[in-house]
Amino acid sequence: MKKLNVGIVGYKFMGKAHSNAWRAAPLFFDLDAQPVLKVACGRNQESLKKFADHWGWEHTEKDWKKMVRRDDVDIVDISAPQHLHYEIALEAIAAGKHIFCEKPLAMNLAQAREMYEKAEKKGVTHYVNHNYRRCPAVRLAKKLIDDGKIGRVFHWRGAYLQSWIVDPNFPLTWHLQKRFAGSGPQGDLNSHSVDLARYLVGDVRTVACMTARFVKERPLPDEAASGTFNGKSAGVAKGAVTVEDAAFMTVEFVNGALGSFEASRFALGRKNYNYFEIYGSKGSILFDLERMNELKFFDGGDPADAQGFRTIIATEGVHDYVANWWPPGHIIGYEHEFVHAVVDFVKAVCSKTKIEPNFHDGVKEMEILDAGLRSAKSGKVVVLG
Ligand code: SOE
Repeated sequence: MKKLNVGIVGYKFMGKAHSNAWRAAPLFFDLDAQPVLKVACGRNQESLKKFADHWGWEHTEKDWKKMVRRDDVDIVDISAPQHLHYEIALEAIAAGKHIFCEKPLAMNLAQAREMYEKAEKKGVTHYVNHNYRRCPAVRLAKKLIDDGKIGRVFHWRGAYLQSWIVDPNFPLTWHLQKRFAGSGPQGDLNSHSVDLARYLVGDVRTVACMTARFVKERPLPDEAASGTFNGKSAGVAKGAVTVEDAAFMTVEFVNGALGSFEASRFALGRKNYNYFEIYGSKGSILFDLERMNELKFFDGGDPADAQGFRTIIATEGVHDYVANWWPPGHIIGYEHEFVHAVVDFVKAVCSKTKIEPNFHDGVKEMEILDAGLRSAKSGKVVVLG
């Protein structure tokens, strides 16, 4: 069987989620090529070695430029923080590698556009990882909409709420610094909701947004002991928070629907609350990541005495991806979405077809997120060009 060698940059939360996906995909799905965990790349050689040995990456590399140029690498998996996506992607494109990139695609719209144009020109497969699109219940939502069961969509209501930085002593990790993250929850969390909204409702025409920064300074981090969702400060020295702590956006979609997006890391009790509602002329849909095997569906055509939201458990083999896992009722989890993404990515590489969301979707998403930040700054509604 043909082999596809993967080189990954990053070995923390996403490095782990992606490594698991590259390993599990061929075990559960029939693929036309076998992904090989070839090279892992990262700064701290001790941690990298541990990571590589644990997940079975054959080699390690300190310098991502070297890794990207290796002849034995076909796919570059960018699991590193945002500020590295652009540079690594451009180098990978120049070397003719296919790219599996974490979200958000880039630090800003200009970078995203360049990445997309160059990837297209070179003819490599490009993908931006919005894993939630590949949750079977979300696929069911898409199917209900495409089958006309929701009718004309009037409203999108999305919330992505977390709480890991409510404590003002949570240190100033890279996520809270503009030069590394580009933005706060707007890029980190609203990017997921915007991707889901574009997938399910469509493109956006106008954007209005408000942001807030609740904690202006934080202790500097002990880098080795800090990451996403956990942090340890290095001492008493503090630094300035340079991204927003919350971003609330309202939009008008091209099809006339109105949407709202709430993204915050200051929602105590909410650990990773990714929630949306879609209201249409014939029916409505509710999705909650914390109940990710379920979709709530209200059918406006039901008789008056039987109306109400029904809970569909999307674990029957008829749902996308599900037949490859367990018998009905045997639920799946967060990590499965990444496996599904790898499955579709390998298919796209082998068949030379496009996968979504790709860098084009990354650009469209970045247009909305950037417009939101501009609107928050100016206090004005931004109309997308
Ligand atoms: C942190 O907010 C984070 O890890 C995001 O970066 C992910 O994209 C999200 O899926 C979970 O939370």
